[in-house]
Amino acid sequence: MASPGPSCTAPLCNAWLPLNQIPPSGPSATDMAWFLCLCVFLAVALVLLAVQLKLRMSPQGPREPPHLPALPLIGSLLSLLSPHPPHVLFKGLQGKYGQTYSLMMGSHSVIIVNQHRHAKEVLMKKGKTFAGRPRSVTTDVLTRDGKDIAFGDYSATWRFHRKIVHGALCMFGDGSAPIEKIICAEAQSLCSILSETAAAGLALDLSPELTRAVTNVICSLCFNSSYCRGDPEFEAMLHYSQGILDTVAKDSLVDIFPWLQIFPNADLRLLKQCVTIRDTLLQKKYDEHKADYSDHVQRDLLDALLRAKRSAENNNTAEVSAESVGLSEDHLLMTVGDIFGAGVETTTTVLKWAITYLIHYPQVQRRIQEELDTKVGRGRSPQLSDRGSLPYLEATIREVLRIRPVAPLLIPHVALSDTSIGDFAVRKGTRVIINLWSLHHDEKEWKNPDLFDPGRFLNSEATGLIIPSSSYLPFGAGVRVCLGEALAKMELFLFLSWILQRYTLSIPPGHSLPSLEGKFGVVLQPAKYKVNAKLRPDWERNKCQAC
Ligand code: STR
Repeated sequence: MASPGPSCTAPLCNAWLPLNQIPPSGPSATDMAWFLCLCVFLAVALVLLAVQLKLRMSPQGPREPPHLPALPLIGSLLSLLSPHPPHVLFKGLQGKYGQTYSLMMGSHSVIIVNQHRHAKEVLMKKGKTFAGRPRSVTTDVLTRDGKDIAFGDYSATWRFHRKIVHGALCMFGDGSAPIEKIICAEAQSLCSILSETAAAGLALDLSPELTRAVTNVICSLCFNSSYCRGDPEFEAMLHYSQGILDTVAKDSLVDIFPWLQIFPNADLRLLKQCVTIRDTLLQKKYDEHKADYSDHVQRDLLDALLRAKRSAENNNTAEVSAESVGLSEDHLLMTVGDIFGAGVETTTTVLKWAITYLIHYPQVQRRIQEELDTKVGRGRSPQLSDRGSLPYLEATIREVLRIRPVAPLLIPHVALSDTSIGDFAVRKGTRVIINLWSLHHDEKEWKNPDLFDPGRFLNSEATGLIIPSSSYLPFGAGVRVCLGEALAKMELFLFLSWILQRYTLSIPPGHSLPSLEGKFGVVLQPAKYKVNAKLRPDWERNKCQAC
């Protein structure tokens, strides 16, 4: 800034003097310049003030997102009555309310985000501000009042648990030999079951077989154990897990109106029964691990959690105890229960969707098989190092994750302070639902979004992979991004490549094609159906030693 100089204060003051007091000598050129500057400055300040006042005084206050009609007590429930599942309904409501809008679920204000820019602002740019989770009756039953990672609120304890799990999963990280061996052993056992049923000319519901294969992988990581076919504990797990999926975190009426708990409620009763069975199983694993725990070997995730608990207990002071940093037995059980539940249900669901689509699109199946024949051959089984040379298979996995995201509404987030999404004001405590379904089916981002087309994830020469739109977040993003992304990708690749190298999957003659609709819950599950797994021609003659 130029220094005012000795004559400067006089003209400045002159500007404020009544005209008749202006010295008779008349204003100099500098005086005039200063006067003009001041006028411009004042005009700009006035305009800014007016704009601000207009904003403040507008009847709605700061701009809130467009909202659905709401009545006292029931909120927007009447506008949400629909034959469609919530993710489809929320996508449809964009036509009337825009891509980001709000509604009332009972007494809770909920913002629905249907576009990727706002989704990324919530998950990434303002990830910590939106890292909260709502409490609900069903998730409180499942997680002992939020003492887990997926449904637990954002806190120091939450961060600590996530860090331990992250560390433990990294032990078995991408490209790691031990995990590859575990997955291949399960793929091998899955393929033998397919061979047996194929030889007997039978059709098979693949669901329990895929679940057992995936369960055994996560079981090895969490508990260093696995299940044989027909193991009663595994059958019990299949049953309770389905019961939990059918009843938890679906924004069911009891979650919207918690006072409904006082009435008999079949869903809540089923959830409590299933959680009791799960807890008995988790407690058994925990007690076994505690009994033969050693500081010198870390066999699995439960050992990693026990080690953290022991070290907190050894450093126990009046203020810092294992309990106070969130390493109580409840926290440990809930965290390992989460990873186990998530590890099973997510990957199994994607595998089931992949097979459903491969049956609907036999030409995609054929192209993957051709790729496998040329790049891997039949003398050996596929391995993780083949991932780079099988782009069409990888593209197919990406397309399955796009067209049928495992969790179409992710898990709701909560604003931990007053904030904003785009130009919309968001008050502390508002729930935010990211509609991944809308992001993955956005017509402005994807050509023919309802068409299953793995080719969209390939470059123009079909030699390499691309992500053609930013509107793609199958594993979520930001502080709460899926912890098992790398593991899931390894499993999907190995299980699918092993199966398709050997078998062609189809529907038994006379059966209709499986539904592509899915059953909505915290996870979008495909319907049950039977599959014919036919050994590919020449497979027996050429089959590899390892099989
Ligand atoms: C499946 C059933 C079960 O036994 C335990 C859990 C707890 C963790 C849940 C899991 C569920 C379903 C999939 C979830 C996962 C946490 C993260 C994952 C919701 C209910 C997803 O976000 C898809």
